[in-house]
Amino acid sequence: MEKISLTKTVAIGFPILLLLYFFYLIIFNMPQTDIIGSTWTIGSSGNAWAGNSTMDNATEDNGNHKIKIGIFADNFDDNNLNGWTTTGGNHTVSNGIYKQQTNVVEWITARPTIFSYTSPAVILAKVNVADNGSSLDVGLGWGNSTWSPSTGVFAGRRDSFGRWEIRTNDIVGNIIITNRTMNVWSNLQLYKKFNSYNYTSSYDNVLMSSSNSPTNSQYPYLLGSSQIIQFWDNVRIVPLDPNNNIVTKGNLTTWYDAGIGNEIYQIDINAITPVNTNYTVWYRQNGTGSFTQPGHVYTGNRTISLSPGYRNTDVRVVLNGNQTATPELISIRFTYFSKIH
Ligand SMILES: [Ca+2]
Ligand SMILES: [Ca+2]
Repeated sequence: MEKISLTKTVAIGFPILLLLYFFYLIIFNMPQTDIIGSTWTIGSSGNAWAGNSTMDNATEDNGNHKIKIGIFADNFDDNNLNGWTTTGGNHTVSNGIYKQQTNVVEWITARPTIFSYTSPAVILAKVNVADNGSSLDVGLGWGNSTWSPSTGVFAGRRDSFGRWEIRTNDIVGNIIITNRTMNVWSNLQLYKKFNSYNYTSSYDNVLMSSSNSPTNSQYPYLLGSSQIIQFWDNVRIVPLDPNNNIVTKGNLTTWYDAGIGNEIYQIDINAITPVNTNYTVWYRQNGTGSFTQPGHVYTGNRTISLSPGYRNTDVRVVLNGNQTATPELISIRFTYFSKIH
């Protein structure tokens, strides 16, 4: 048997050892994230929006807890009336729909419990009347913290007179007489403009206005009166711009500090974008300089790479909607890796 000489062993062994050493260098100098990235989520299946973000003309819906354009929203999808103050009759929520019912002659009201917004705004809502009242139904209003028709504005259908009305301080501002439509879902809007109130209902294509000067510090109301059953959904309060047009843009800003030696290199945006709506994304090192935009206009869910990445990162999502629709932001996920080994 031929013996392998020492020279030969070194000649073969050394390159192999060198190769192993290079592999060692490559593997142990790789960022750990190339193997595993850690994540932190805000929104659905993650941390709460409240306390972890700021919002401008954007709000967390009290029903499905997604972020929408506006200053108040509730689609009742979690089947409760948290966030509302109600009076009169019976108030129940099931299958994501809020039901107001009264069998007697009285006002039945619901308003956001905490509401300090004083500038012009519009109440948007969907309503369906199953049993018409003897007085007001399909009603929206703006009023004081305790509802009083004599100090507020309200509009809707006054069935005993067979007509639609808009009233300010209980004085009729406009009347439209049309045929009644029942048991269909309808879109309502009551604008509180700079110089007037305007009411629209898709029930009978009603459009009414009252020119009395609006007052500040009013609460938005969902109203009915006297022997009615009506259902509500998709309530949203949205500010108006100086031209009395509905604001179609809002944003949410959140942040995450990935900790010493870590770098956030990717965010995943989970969102619903109805037709003709979209969103943009901006980021920066936490509290430093201006925001930069890593991409363009997005719809649906998006994974966005951040380069450069930072340990502590601010992310801003700008929602672009229209007069009736808003994008819905479901969650934002930060992904980061460790730069230390
Ligand atoms: Ca709720
Ligand atoms: Ca609903």
